[in-house]
Amino acid sequence: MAPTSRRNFIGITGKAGFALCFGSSLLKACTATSRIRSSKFTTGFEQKPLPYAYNALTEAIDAQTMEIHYSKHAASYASNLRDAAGAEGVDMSKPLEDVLEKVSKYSSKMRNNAGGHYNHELFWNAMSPSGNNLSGTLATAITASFGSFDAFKNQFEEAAKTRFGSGWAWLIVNRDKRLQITSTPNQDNPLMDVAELKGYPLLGLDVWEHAYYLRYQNRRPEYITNWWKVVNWNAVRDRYDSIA
Ligand code: MN3
Repeated sequence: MAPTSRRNFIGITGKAGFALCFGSSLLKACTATSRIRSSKFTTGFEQKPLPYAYNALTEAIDAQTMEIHYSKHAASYASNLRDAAGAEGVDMSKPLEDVLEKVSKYSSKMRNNAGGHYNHELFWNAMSPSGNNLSGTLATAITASFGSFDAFKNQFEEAAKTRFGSGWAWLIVNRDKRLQITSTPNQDNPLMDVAELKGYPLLGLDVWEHAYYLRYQNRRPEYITNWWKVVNWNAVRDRYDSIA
């Protein structure tokens, strides 16, 4: 195992996993047990309808940006994903997560568009017109992991602001239910076998310029600050609770 992938692997499985998987002969079994899956949420290969109107999130995102983002950018990822899946023999009746977990075996067209489609489906559902407050199990876990909700927000904002070029900031949960913040370039995500830090994405923020440029131009930090107003914490918590 290369040093990088070994580090990632340990990051997911934690101490117990490390002990269990130390022998390389057990690698195959360990890889299987390191999958992080939700019992409730899986992603298909078609775009789902946007769960609100284009002008519903104007506290943070203007209607024109939403319309172009959903109906042009995200629609293209979904369409190009189906092209790639057809060409590369992917069974589209199975969850897209199956592809993401071994995306290194596919083309770069697959990697970019499988990620692009998954990330946007998650993004739309993690927002709601009025937003709502974090509560329940995830609130407790965030405080335990980061010290406070504000400390979590600061760390997440830092990941979003410092992602160079195009990419995403993430709140992820590991297989041992440990929360972490990370970011990925382009349309990569933490489910991918190529990700630096792997985990199940609970919340993702799109920091591509297409997500904010019409209203915010170069002011990515202002976009990030306003985005908190429309985060649908109930949906984020549901994802957390769905991890087996
Ligand atoms: Mn986008």
